[in-house]
Amino acid sequence: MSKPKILVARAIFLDIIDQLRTKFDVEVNEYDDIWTQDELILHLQGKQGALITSSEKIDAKLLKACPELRAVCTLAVGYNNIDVAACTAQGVLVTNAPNVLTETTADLGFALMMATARRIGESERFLREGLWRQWDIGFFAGQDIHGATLGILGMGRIGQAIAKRGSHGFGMPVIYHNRSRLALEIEQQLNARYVSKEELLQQSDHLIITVPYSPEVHHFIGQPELAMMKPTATLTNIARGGIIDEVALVEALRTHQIAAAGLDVFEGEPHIDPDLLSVPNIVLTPHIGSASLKTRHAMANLAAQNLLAILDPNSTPQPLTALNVEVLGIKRN
Ligand code: 8YV
Repeated sequence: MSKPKILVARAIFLDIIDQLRTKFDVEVNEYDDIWTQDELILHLQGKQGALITSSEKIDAKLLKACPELRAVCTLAVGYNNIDVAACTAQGVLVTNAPNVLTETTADLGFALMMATARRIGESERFLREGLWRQWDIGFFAGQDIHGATLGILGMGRIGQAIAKRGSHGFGMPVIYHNRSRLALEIEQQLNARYVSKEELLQQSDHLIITVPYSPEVHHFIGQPELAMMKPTATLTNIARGGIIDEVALVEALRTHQIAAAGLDVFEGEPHIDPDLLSVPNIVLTPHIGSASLKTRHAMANLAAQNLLAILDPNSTPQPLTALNVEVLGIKRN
């Protein structure tokens, strides 16, 4: 019996590719080219499985053009690039990669928030440019982290891991807003208090966004929301671009309506709005939330294990982290 055919859409770790090759006929995007949608469709022809990242868009058009596809396994936790409903309709199982990146992404979120509050990017640029001549009382004075109120928008796994750092490590009172309130026991463990969106904006000293992207949260933070924040507040986004209205943010930073911002994600990334580059009170990183070698390996490995569980005829067809497990009960025609 011939092996199932899969596509690994971006270059990943060789040991994982080797493991996949023991069970599958594998095509890898070895040169890590950024494919157009048509090229992706072309490479997916005849494939039953795809190991993808957030860069690949899986939509109804692609699914129609790839009728043999049965499994789409992303190594990311976010899956706003995948039309899961369309996949379910076509009987394609979708998996993502939760858990494995929670702590690493929370680390980056906290680091970015601290860099933003303590003006690390700005002061490093100043030093590198040879501008440091003398000390003065307000020299790169920023905002304290310890004891300040930590606001979290989106209290999923990553939000909770950030709350733990803030509350237990830095003595921060934590407030949060989420679609649903956490169980009382978890709130107590995290010392976190549920508040309305308005209260979150008004009371946070450092507001961090970890909510998953969906059309409902597009520009969830715009001019009216920024106007509600404290002039000393910072705003950090490690979730997805598009949640903050970047035009309104630039204006709020220029007019010191808020103190500073830290962005790891951008609307239209990797293209960055040049206006964002022109404001000094912002720290910008190129979507590196999960970027530790150990975690990136764990993410790719989880996607691979999902593919093996779904497509290896000798394994139980029970993916580890499926988003549409109901597909298992649907027969593909
Ligand atoms: C990834 C992420 O680096 O997992 C996610 O949702 O945003 C990041 O961890 C990236 O999206 C992988 O393609």
